Amino acid sequence: MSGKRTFTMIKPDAVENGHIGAILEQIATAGFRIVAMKLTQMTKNDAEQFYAIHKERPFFGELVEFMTRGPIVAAVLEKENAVEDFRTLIGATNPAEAAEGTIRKKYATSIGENAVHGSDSDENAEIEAAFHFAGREQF
Ligand code: RTP
Ligand code: MG
Repeated sequence: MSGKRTFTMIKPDAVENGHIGAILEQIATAGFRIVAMKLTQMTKNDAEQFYAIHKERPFFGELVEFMTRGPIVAAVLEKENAVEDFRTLIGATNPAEAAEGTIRKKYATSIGENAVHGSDSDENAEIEAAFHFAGREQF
């Protein structure tokens, strides 16, 4: 049985480039309901914790630097099969490999600065949502 919720961030590059509205529109049109949302900025410590799974990867420092350089939109989204369907909607990590029409194909600028985050499992969706939102902020 697949889960109903996923966690997303509109990353600093897409916020800087003025794509918040277009990305939220595409998310809503795809059938996701927003059950939590805010504009926020991660500290270095936040980003190191959030991406702890990548801490041995060569791009870790760059990733933390990028994710903390400006505000992000953090949100929890609800839909049947949310995790998998949202990853399909955003497309491959590298925008050069992302399918036509996906959010990363349209708005990402590079493999590192790729416009949006999407949780990769139901378990991580719950952990990531709880990282950014109190229970009473999720509807
Ligand atoms: P995300 O977690 O942000 O939804 O992205 P993802 O699952 O598609 O990719 P993941 O492997 O989890 O990587 C997390 C983020 O790290 C940055 N990255 N940079 N320079 C590089 O080679 C590289 N590889 C990954 C990206 O911002 C990626 O989304
Ligand atoms: Mg990931």
